Amino acid sequence: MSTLKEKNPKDIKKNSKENKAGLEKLGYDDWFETESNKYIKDDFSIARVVEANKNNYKVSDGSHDVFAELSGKFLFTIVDSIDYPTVGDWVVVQFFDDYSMAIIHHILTRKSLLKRKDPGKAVEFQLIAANIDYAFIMQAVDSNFNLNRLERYFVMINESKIQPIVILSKTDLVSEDELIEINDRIKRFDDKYLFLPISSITDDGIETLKKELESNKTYCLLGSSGVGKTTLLNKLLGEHRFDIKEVREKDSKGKHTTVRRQLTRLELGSIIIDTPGMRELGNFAIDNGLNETFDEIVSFSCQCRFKDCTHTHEEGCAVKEAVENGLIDEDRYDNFLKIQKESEYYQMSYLEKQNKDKTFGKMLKNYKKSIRKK
Ligand SMILES: Nc1nc2c(ncn2[C@@H]2O[C@H](COP(=O)(O)OP(=O)(O)OP(=O)(O)O)[C@@H](O)[C@H]2O)c(=O)[nH]1
Ligand SMILES: [Mg+2]
Ligand SMILES: [Zn+2]
Repeated sequence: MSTLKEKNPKDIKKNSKENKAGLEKLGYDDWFETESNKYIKDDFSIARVVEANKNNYKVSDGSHDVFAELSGKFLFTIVDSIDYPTVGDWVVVQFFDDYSMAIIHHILTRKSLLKRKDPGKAVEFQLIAANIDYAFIMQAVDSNFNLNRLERYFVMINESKIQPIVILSKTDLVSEDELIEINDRIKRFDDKYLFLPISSITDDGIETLKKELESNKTYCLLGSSGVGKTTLLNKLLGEHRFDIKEVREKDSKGKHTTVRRQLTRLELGSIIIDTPGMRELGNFAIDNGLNETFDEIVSFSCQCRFKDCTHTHEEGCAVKEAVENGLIDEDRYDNFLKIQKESEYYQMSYLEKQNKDKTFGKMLKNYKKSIRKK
């Protein structure tokens, strides 16, 4: 591919602020407008990342969907996985050759960022999506419904200060009685969480869900493979735009049909990000998310005798006492400890790795200095 320098300046498109209406359709607002003023030059435009692949991106200004790469200068400033753009990001770009390609120069400050522990690597964040207003956690009621996993999602989403909404899909596959039983089990959660039962086959609950959707807000679909995320998106689009596949018969698991995270605008005015099914939901550095998800546990912990109480073996632990007296749900308590312990473990490994990287950086600097002296 040719480099920036070889481009004729005349090819560079003028500032896309002329196209503000197009950007607003993708969720652009005054807040991002103020952010963008820090960067804007004549030939810089604003666009949203609508697709994130391994080595490139697709960005959109509301009128053109264009493949994009990172500028060399941008690449040079990256130190961590969270510095890369992700789907949903607002970016400062230059369009070239009649919108046939774009170069990304900056990411505008994110309003929110959804991330988890990278399942492939030891300790690194994997970005799921940025600038999300609401996260739809989808669980299929016939085979995928699991309260502990739901709490894990809440922790991740609350950490990012995003509003979670639970979608219980495939209600056509269970009986009335089973639905009532599920309804009883979700009483374990605070009333502030919204649960929407739906079926994409019978359309049960679809109208109610549509009424929840706000214009120009961004929603992210999350959940295991095969629960019906893409099917719901197609339903909301009113057409079969994205691929879906049957789940495996023996265990109802999906086949990881959606392979990239992509952003789509609905006629209804909302913006939806579909994501590939997630197997692992590890996280670290999740103080706020944990406290908000398990707020009843946190409120009892203020009365523990020791300030650094781990709520496991200490004398005078108010949390354990509340569990024994039935004031805290035992399953929630167990899940809280498990997620907290796991997060602390990853956090320690993460800090260790950062320290190692720093030491290595210093070594390299000293080595370069010594070479120069010679
Ligand atoms: N019975 C029933 N089947 C459904 C429903 N929604 C989706 N399905 C089926 O479930 C299967 C998986 O649906 P997808 O939409 O591909 O699932 P997904 O969550 O996008 O999966 P990944 O892309 O792999 O993460 C397909 O065969 C759908 O037809 C539903 O409400 N009821
Ligand atoms: Mg899918
Ligand atoms: Zn305690």
